Amino acid sequence: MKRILVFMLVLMFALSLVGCGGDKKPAADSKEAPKGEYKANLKVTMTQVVTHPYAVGAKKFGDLLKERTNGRIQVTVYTDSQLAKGEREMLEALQQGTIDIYVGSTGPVGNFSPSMLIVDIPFLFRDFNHVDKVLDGPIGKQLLADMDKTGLKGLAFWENGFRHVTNNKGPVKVPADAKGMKIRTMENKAHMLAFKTAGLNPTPMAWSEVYSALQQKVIDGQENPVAVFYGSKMNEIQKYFSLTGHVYSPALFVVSMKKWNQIPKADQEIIEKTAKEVAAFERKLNRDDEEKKLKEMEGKGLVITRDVDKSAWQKAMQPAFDEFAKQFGKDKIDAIINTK
Ligand code: EAX
Repeated sequence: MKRILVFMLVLMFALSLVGCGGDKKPAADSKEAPKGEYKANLKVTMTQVVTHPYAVGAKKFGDLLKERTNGRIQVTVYTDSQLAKGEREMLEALQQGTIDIYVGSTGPVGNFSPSMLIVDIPFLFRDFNHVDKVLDGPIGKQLLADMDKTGLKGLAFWENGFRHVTNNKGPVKVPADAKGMKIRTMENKAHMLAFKTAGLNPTPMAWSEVYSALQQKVIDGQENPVAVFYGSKMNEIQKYFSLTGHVYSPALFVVSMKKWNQIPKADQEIIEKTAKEVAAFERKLNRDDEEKKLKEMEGKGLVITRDVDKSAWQKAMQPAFDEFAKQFGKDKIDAIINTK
């Protein structure tokens, strides 16, 4: 009995050695990573909920990456500000290397990489087609490259969306309807200046604090794209939604430079290609669902103001636009406006 057992153990050991296969190359479809190959589980952070296009996109990114690296590189998505309270804090964590990937707006990015602030100028982008042409063209490429110096590797523009003003006081068509209104903005200098110039009272705050600030009436309103408002069920505490579309808010897929530098070149290429591919998927998802989400919330009592006087908003923000032209260079702004 004992001898048989010893024999079986020796046999199992021998078989396991054969299984390891030394320097043998694995078959292309092998699910096992050979020894010495790069393996990682990348932590993705975001402020948004699991049904938001950011999260659906990040999940798809993870699935594709796992498939394309035979399971060597996996992704865990932490939604709902689980890893940090706001987007600025998330980007700081990427710089320190404690979080690997950020999917979030460009809102706070201008505080790290100043050239990025230009995309947050109100009424700069005409429509989604214009957005895609600029962000996927040479201007977008340069803005991503500029981030390299800041410890943040910007790989692709995803989408947050056109932002709209919401509040609890009344319908807003023109800036005068929102005069003096305490409105939460992102920690973004272009947004804050534009709202201040238009006569509102912008109050920057981390996203995860906005819901309770609205509930406690510390602020009167906020501004965000449809998907963010819908995902956070803000229609339960905000009554008026104005389709101001005052600014387009790009999103970014960013990798911590500390992490990026540890990743072998071939895997960097897979990651970059996949992040760019999912960008198109995520943008489409965001755009396709907007009207449906609005209708659903309208059915539950949200008052949507569709006939916003956009030219009145533009006019009220004019002094801010003059300031932006000085700050960024009129030629740079014109290059975006003139992109066809
Ligand atoms: O990126 O903070 C914000 O208002 C952002 O739009 C939101 O977190 C999505």
